[in-house]
Amino acid sequence: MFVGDKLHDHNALRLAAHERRYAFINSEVAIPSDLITKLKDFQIAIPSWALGTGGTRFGRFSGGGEPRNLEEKIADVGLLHALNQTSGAISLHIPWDSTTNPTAIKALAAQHGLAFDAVNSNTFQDQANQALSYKFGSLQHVDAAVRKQAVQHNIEVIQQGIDLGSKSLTVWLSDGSCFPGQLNFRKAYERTVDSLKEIYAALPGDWNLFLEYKAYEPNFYSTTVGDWGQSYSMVNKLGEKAFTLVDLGHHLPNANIEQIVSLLLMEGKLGGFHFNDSKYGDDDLTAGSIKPYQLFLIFNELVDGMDAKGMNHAKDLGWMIDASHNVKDPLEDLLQSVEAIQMAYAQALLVDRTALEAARNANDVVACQEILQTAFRTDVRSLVAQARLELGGALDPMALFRDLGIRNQLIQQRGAKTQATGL
Ligand code: RM4
Ligand code: MN
Ligand code: MN
Repeated sequence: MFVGDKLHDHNALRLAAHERRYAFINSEVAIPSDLITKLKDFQIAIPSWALGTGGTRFGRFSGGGEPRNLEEKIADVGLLHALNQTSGAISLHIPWDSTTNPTAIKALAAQHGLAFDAVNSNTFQDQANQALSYKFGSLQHVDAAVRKQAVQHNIEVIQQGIDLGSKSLTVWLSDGSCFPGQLNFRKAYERTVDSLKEIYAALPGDWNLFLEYKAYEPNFYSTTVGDWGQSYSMVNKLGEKAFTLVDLGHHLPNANIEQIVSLLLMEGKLGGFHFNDSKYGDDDLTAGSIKPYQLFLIFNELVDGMDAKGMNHAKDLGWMIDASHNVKDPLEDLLQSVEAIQMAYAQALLVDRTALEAARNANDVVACQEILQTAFRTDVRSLVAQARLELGGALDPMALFRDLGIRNQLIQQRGAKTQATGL
């Protein structure tokens, strides 16, 4: 689409006001000299399944102009990236995004400046052409033939990922049980590990496997990879290319996610993130829309833990959004999420870590809180905008998206009644 033509005028109109705000924060706050570079390096992958309107089990209210195929999904992420220059990768879900022409798909993505992030397998749904059912689980299944089918699917996903230049496989399992007594926990765990070992053996040398956990849903009594402890113990059994993936919505209420993140990082087993926000369960709402302070505290631990290990913030973990949009325009929602993530990251980079450590060592609890909240309460929007500007993005991506009437153009091109593949 035609972002390029209008981007220049859009930025020109806003430049003076931006420069005022940027000068102000630089005069008020000690900004680390590499902060803008770090923000510019930080790319957040967009999930292919979040480009259409999501639904609940009660219904789905499509907004129109949704991508009808993988090519249009890539075009949508390309559009986001043209606006914010921070969404430079797409994560595919197989079989929803299977392609018979990976070369063409790879070339199309490259035209939009996009790379392929982790590929995701799906053994939580039955497909039309599938021999055996996952109703009672996949990698944990009591029937070896079902386990084999699920392992084969994951290997097929790796193959498709190799063709596209992806470097990681994310496994999320809905396996578990709905009623007490239904499952032998120990055997389900062991069968799952055995199946995962077969998948792990098929990983190319430069690939990683991310094992995502989730407390409940669709199983409501037990989930076999239900929390970070279960995932962590499994990835430890697999090997050094296996890591735990944290999806923010996959915890029981009030879990201290920042502490989980800190310890997984310390153990060298944190692989990546699925960002979203929630009030109750796996609500998949816009990142930072409900608990922005929690998002900041998580980034505070990420920055601290990555620095302690000399890790590259941008490249050494997988950064991804995993969200679903029931009432918002999916593209607008994703723009909001990306910006919220960048703001939390920028705020975490502003934390005075020397002072924080000194306050901790003096047991000065009040000072500890002041130091964190000083960073959190800093309006970092002009820092994030400056990074975008230097990358060639829009000063206000949302305003440009609306001014260009992008959704209407998409509806005209694709129709008002399209429905993207996904949940
Ligand atoms: C799950 C989980 C996975 C995603 C699916 C669609 O709840 O978050 O990451 O692949 O949803
Ligand atoms: Mn997820
Ligand atoms: Mn989820």
